[in-house]
Amino acid sequence: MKILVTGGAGFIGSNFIRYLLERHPHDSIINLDKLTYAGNLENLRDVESNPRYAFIHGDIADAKLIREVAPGVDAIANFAAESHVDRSILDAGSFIQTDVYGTFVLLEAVRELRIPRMVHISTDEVYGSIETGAFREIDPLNPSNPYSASKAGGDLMVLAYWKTRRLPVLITRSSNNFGPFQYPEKVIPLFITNALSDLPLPLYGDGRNVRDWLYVQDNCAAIDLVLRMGQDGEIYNIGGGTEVENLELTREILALLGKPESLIQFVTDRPGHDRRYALDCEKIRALGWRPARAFDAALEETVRWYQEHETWWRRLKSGEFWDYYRRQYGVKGEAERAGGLSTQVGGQGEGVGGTPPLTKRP
Ligand code: NAD
Ligand code: TDX
Repeated sequence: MKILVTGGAGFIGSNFIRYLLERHPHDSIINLDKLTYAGNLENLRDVESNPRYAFIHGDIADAKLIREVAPGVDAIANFAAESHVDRSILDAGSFIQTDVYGTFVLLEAVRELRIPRMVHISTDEVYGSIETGAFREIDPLNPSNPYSASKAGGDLMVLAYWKTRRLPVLITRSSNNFGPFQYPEKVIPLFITNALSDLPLPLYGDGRNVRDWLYVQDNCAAIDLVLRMGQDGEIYNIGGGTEVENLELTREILALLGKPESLIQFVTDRPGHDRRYALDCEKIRALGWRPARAFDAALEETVRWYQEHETWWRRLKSGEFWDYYRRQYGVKGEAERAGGLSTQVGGQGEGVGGTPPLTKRP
């Protein structure tokens, strides 16, 4: 297959490209990525000279470019998105532009160019929070924040093109991914890298929110299966089946690094913070998929990866990252600290509502 992967310079997309090149020796890949703050060609250094791989710098919302790039591809796998909840609360515009409008542009290309298949990568967040039980693919959407609302918009557009035009489109909705090459704003890489720098770990609210963790390689295997074996017009949930409270996760990370729990700093909660995500994955299981990696072993491997790739994440945790960090958490970052200024975590950033700082819990 010749596959157009959009957003392939990000976390999951780069892991997916490497997965395809390794597993499918006859496939070729075009990676189209806008290289936002989250796009990083370093993630694909080891494959960039592969003759079956090509990179194009571009925007999925650029209809003219998509019409030039997409003719002749057998499939599109759309990973391109603004993907961070906290950033969407600070500023939602780019989320609507990429996650909704960009998806529409790709759908129009599938229609006009008669592309045989498009897999749209979505998220469990579109269902909203669930106190007990697990969401099925037929459940209604109830997103809580501008990121998940934009992703829900993209999903509904994909489904509308299936319903009205029978376009060969499919959706995957996965739970929280973790693993190598994840931008250090998401909780696992943020907490690992902060701990490695002896910086506080800002835990939102009471730390009891639950996420279902999925190792990125397992998600890649599931998406690949859906790409080849899924049915047009269908949605596939992909969950790791490992529910962990954030506080427990944080303690595990600190234990793996041999760092003290005094680094945990409880801060004002994220607005609209979903309490728990959980997915019913019977449908993808019926295609023969199971997560292959146990959570604890995969977390340990991930922690080791960040320990061994300090240059990779230190380059990202600079400049724009600290501008965002200051806005989000109302704190000074490592750069300032290195420059002799004080560091204080208090949850005073815009992203946490500008409320007074929370002190550490007793
Ligand atoms: P990421 O933020 O690491 O990467 C996103 C990539 O998309 C970046 O390379 C960025 O440059 C690119 N991009 C952004 N806007 C673009 C545009 N307009 N045109 C072209 N490229 C653009 O995100 P990720 O964590 O790898 O997530 C990938 C996909 O998976 C997203 O659609 C996300 O919603 C979904 N998802 C992520 C998770 C998770 O836990 N990370 C879970 C479920 C679903
Ligand atoms: O500083 C933090 N402190 C904290 O307590 C951050 C960044 C997060 N958290 C909490 C919030 C969540 O309960 O950790 C949990 C995970 O947070 P994120 O890593 O921001 O992920 P989440 O909001 O759950 O969304 C993720 O999973 C679904 C991805 O970012 C999305 O792209 C995906 O769709």
